[in-house]
Amino acid sequence: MRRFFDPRQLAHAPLKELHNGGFTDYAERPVRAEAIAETLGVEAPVDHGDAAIRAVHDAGYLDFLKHGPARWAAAGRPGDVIGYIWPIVARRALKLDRIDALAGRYSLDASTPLTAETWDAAYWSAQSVLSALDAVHGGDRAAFALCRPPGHHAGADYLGGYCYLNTAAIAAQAARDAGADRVAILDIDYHHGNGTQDIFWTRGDVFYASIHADPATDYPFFWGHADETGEGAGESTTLNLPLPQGAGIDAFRAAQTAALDAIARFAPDLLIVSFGADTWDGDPISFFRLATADYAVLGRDIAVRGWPTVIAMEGGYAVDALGGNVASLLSGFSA
Ligand code: OKP
Ligand code: ZN
Repeated sequence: MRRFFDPRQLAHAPLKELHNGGFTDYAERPVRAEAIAETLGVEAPVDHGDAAIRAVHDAGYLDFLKHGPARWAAAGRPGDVIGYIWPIVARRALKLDRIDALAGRYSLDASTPLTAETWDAAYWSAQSVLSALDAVHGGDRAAFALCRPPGHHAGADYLGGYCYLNTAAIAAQAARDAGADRVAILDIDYHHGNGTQDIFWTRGDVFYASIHADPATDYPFFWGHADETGEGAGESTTLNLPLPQGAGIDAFRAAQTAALDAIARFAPDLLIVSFGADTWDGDPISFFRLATADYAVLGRDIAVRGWPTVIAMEGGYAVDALGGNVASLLSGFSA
């Protein structure tokens, strides 16, 4: 399986995040990607430009990602851009001037700093997933994109959860624009992919299925509940399968089988897997109990369905185990 990654994805390196009332070291570190790249071996993505990014994300938001850090610095602020006021009541079309207002308008949380290096890293993360899509369009049955920063918490016009550009959504939309009639996204990161769900919430052409920690106990809390099924043309093309903390491979595999069965009924032309290795037993910020060998089983269960598949990296914070966990998932495709 071909594996795509660009070293420019490493430049994004926020120092701290707001966590449990104080600032702690940022969990989504460059060394995560270095560990995976070293284990797997990777090739450089092709530059597709920004059309596929603009097809998913709001123009004002992209402008904020590119120029927000310079405006923050010009306002005399130290460090990275972090929002502290959110328009949860009146999210209307105001012409916003202050960087503080923009930071709130275009963010979901205060644990996802925007740095001067973020845009370039996120841009190349998107190019990696677009290159993996090219490989599948070229006839490969599956391809892997080492996306970092990750994507599934980012919406059309907001960052959050360490995510800036929604790589799975960008690939899904690009596949649609290249002629696929129906695309399915299977999200098996520990956390619910609220951004991906939001982007395709009213769309009947993209199915979103996610297995994740119950939002009653885990981030992102407000989304990922089992009763969220989509609206309008997207009614019943969202499937959320929350699991309790402590879930192991038996519960996870059963949920994934249910998700794959639902995807099979949708009959997609292409599958995109948002893969987080933060379901691993020793992950520092997550509470499922999967073992390294379990990922090969999950990968095999996906592969046997036979859909052309693009795998996009999401979370996973136990750096020493990360390469092995990703390699295990991919091995399921060659078994
Ligand atoms: C990203 B991905 C405060 C808690 C916020 C955000 C978790 C984002 C996970 N630091 N944590 O889905 O792995
Ligand atoms: Zn996660």
